[in-house]
Amino acid sequence: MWESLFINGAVATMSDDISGPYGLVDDGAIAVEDGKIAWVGEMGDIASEIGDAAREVHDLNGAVVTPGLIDCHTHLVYAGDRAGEFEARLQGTTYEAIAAEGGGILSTVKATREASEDELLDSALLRLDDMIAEGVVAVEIKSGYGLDTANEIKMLRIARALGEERDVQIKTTFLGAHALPPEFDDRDAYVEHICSEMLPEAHRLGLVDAVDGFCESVGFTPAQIERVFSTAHDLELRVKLHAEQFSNSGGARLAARFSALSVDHLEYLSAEDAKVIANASVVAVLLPGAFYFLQETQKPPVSALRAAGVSIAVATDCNPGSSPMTSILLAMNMACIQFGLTPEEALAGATRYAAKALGIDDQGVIAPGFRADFAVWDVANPAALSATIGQNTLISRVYKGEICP
Ligand code: DI6
Ligand code: FE
Repeated sequence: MWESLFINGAVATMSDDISGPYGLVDDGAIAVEDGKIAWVGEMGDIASEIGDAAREVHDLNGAVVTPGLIDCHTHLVYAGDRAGEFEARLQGTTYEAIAAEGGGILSTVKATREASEDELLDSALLRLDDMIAEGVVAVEIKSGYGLDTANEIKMLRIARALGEERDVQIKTTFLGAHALPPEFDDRDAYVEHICSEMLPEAHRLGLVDAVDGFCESVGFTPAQIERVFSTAHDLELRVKLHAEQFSNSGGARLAARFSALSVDHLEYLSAEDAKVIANASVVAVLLPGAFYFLQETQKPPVSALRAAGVSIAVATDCNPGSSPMTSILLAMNMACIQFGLTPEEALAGATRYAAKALGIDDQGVIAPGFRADFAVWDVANPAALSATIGQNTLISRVYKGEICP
């Protein structure tokens, strides 16, 4: 007898083991034991009478079930807002020009340093709750608005605390190499400080699951990022990278050399580099919210990524400057409309490939042995999740086998 059984669902498993679109089990059921999926299959294949099969039975009444959604790239913890910058950009100023004048990321750094831990936690919880309300079960959260040891640690602690406050899995990413803090006028010297002090200390405290960098003309060069990646490698931490967003600077190739979990943005990735990241099994994370909000025109090379066999993920990039968005469903819609993903690719991008981009091996697919984290939707077809704007059709979110508010 199983602990619980969810019956009468159209189960989009997203698993390779089940052929056909979405790995769909049309008239399906999911059995749960110890917070994990014990069995998934067709209603007709349940061996005994339903009442005898499990201690608790939940009727899904024909609803669509997907793996719980995963937002694999966010800057969820920050203070302040950048509405003034938004107004300036609408008048013709560029994101890069604002950054060069000491605004942009640095204005968020100032506000984040000044904010108390309670303020940061409360504002991040509002954004996290938006995500959870859309069936999200795992969120990656980057530091990068502290830019000194104490404030980077403060951000990472709050990220971890969010996982205690809510039923959601949090993965933390150290992003010290996000911008040059005002105390430094030399980028190499700051990178040295990251490698000798900031990253080792944050890691020593157990606060770092992965290491990221902003490889861009307004950020850091590939040589500087390589220095950070070498330190991460010495600490046995996986890396990921903001790469080729505004130009092709060779960040993706560098990340591939370090067996990165993911490279993110990729508007300027070349077809050749798509093969390089495919060979290194690096996930391509597309961030259509930033593309939209910065009114970019160069699109990531989706056909080349597909042709090379790259796993494609989709995330919100939730941050105050370039993608002030908490909706993973909207990111999925935008990935279809702006970048030409199919709704099935968009859903895979917010489930199984988002898990891969975070090095998570037990979420993102509905299959035996995986965590019983799934989302139940009031839709007739899983494509509907990507086919609406601002409509939240979530009926319930199941986290470790429990129905959560
Ligand atoms: N991710 C980032 O880290 C930067 N852009 C992006 O897409 C900057 C975020 C910011 O402007 O605060
Ligand atoms: Fe980002």
